[in-house]
Amino acid sequence: MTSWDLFGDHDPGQRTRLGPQAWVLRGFALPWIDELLPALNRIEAAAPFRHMRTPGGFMMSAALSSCGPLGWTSDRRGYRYSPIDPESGLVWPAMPASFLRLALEAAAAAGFEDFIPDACLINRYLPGARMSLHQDKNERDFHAPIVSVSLGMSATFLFGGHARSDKAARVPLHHGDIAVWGGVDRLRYHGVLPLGETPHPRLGRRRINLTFRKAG
Ligand code: MD6
Ligand code: FE
Repeated sequence: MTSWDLFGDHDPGQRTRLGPQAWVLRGFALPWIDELLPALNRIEAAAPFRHMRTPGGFMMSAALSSCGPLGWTSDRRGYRYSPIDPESGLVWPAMPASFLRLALEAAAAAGFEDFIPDACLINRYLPGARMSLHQDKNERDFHAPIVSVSLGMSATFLFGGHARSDKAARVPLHHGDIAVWGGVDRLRYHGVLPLGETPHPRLGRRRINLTFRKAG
């Protein structure tokens, strides 16, 4: 347990501090929604959501797609980034300009200048889907932050420490919130509790999470 858990500033409509270099920017993506959703639909048509299998053989409950120069894939051989979508044999859909600009602005607002993501993973959570505690460590360098945009149904984000067993803070993430973590917080364990049932007025019974990284 760090002091941030005890007296982080929880200021709705503003930002929640999760660590020395980790923030939730409340509602940061809301002004962008009308650009993001049509772009998301185009990506989904070109690279449909699919459930990937972990190297351990388990099916992931969140369904995945990607856009940008690199996409994330997982199979029995392990996790990795690839320029090719293994389902289609084609390159991943291009990263929409609105996605890139939003990621840059969110990173800068959290203190990370010059963030140039080359991968955007897109996860779709339906009720009951979850993400167990993990570190994002398939990227080549850990200098760049992770920028994570929440759309649709609300979820409870778990933000832990540098060991899997460290107690994780429970952070509600709502439509339009952006979590950014980097620097000394870049390798902290994180996850998402099983999604509830309350539909979102605009996106229905799903939560979409965009995570931007510099992977290559
Ligand atoms: C979230 N997602 O959905 C957090 N990490 O709010 C992740 O941490 C994540 O969705 C790696 C791959 C996909 C993800
Ligand atoms: Fe992650």
